[in-house]
Amino acid sequence: MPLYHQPVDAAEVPRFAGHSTFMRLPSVATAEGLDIALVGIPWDGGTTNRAGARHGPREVRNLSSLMRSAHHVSGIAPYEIANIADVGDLSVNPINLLDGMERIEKGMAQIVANGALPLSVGGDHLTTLPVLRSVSGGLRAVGNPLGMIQFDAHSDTNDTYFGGNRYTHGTPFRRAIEEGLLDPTRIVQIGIRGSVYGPGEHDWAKAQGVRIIYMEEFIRRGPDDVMAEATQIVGCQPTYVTFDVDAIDPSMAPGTGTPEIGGLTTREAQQMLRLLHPVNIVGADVVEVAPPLDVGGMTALVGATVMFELLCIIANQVRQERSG
Ligand SMILES: [Mn+2]
Repeated sequence: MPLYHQPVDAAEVPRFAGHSTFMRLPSVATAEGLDIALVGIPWDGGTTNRAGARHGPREVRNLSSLMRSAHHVSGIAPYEIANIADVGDLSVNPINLLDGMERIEKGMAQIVANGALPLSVGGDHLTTLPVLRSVSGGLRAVGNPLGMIQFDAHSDTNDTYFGGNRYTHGTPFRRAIEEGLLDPTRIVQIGIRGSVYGPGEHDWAKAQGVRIIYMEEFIRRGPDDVMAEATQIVGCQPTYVTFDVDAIDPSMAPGTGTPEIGGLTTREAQQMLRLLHPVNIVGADVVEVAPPLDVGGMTALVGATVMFELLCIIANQVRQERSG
């Protein structure tokens, strides 16, 4: 078996000690040789209300030190089956939106050019748009419009804000559909709820074929039934997975810019993430963790744990690809 990067041994060095990296893995300069690149995107230039997600990667790194090395349900030990490391943060620009997005796209393009599958931590949800621009043109996507499974309180398919501005964390997936990065008939949004700007807010997305599973429908059907539909919709074609931490109820994840009550529990989210295994994942992210709004790190812990759940699923996919 090839020797892969390993996290610092928690039985040797206590988990509160040492440098803060994702999952206590080595920090490396490039994604060369990696199967999976863990990457921070400390940018919240698209935030329309309460800011702070720019601080997400650093705090998720901190709380990711609580993760151990194997999954207690699936038995997946990601660091034994895939080469994974922390490639640091992408370059950002906190005072220029378009330049910030361009930097994120370029940084992510280098990661996917190395053949690594990116698992990133934002940042607000606008970060996912430049990431999709790079991932959809990457080796794994072979130029196809991608499918997407989105866990979120909001659809993020609005058109413009504040006098015609087309790029905010409320618009990324409208832009991604317009740009041909996503196939709208292979997008599933789960957990959508809360007040909207107007009664027709989701009409455009629905007209494109986006499947919106509102929180009320999720409550009626439950995680197994909803994920059976979601995995069937995205099929075996390349798919991106995006997890906005505001999908979780704010009683469990208060540290986010746009909280909505009546959300998923962390247990329901874990159940659904574990059912992603049939999906052909080409990249994934966890966004909208805003540490200045957090309480005792609880939202960063949710972000880190969601990241570990995704990491296990993706690492197992890498193993299956390798064994043909
Ligand atoms: Mn969102």
